[in-house]
Amino acid sequence: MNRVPLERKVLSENDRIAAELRERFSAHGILCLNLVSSPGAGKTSLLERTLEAFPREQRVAVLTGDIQTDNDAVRLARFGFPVRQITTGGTCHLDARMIEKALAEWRLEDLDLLFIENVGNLVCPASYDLGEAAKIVVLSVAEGEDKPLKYPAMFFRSALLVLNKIDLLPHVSFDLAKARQNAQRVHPGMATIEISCVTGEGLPQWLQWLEKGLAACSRNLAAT
Ligand SMILES: Nc1nc2c(ncn2[C@@H]2O[C@H](COP(=O)(O)OP(=O)(O)OP(=O)(O)O)[C@@H](O)[C@H]2O)c(=O)[nH]1
Ligand SMILES: [Mg+2]
Repeated sequence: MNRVPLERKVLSENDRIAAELRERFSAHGILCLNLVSSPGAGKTSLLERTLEAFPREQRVAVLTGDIQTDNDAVRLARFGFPVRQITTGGTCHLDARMIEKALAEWRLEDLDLLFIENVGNLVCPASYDLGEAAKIVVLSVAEGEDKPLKYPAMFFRSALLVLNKIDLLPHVSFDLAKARQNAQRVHPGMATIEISCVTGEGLPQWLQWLEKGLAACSRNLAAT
């Protein structure tokens, strides 16, 4: 079998498992969010600030993907919520089967919110549906405002752009208006939030966005 049909087969198997996961999340009223970015844009930092802001009783859990280490799970576990590391052993993205396996020992009825931190990579994770309600792409101001144009699939498939590290703006040549414009070119109407995980600027808007998502999710559950 040559490469293209094999890739198609892998992706359609992934889509089948992702659809089952989406059904299960929806049946339990779970908002599942898939955080994607290039390495180091600040996915784990955003999750740290988010978990830190949550009350103890928040029904939230995190699956975090990494090629090699469990560093991110260690960073996130200290907030006391369930966290599990998925180590891909070289694979540059998470796939739906990995999520299904990682969730096997968790009771979904205990959760309202599930974060998935994908492997740092702006290419491959765009092709793998994990059953999430939305992908959230984190772009830091140290990476260049052209990234939405260079990696359009990721920005097109993400519901929200989080522009992180805005505390660094005085030190880098990053055109914020241009970055927003580039994101709108590949994804018209894309929502954008500007934040700094260091100073906390913009975090209230991010938490509000989450609140709205959680409220919509529980309305959907009530309507079924
Ligand atoms: N100045 C500044 N640094 C930040 C900010 N957010 C994250 N960092 C730093 O950026 C580096 C990478 O952050 P991480 O949160 O580990 O990034 P990540 O996207 O999870 O990285 P991978 O999991 O390796 O893909 C760390 O040194 C953070 O302290 C920010 O808002 N401002
Ligand atoms: Mg990380």
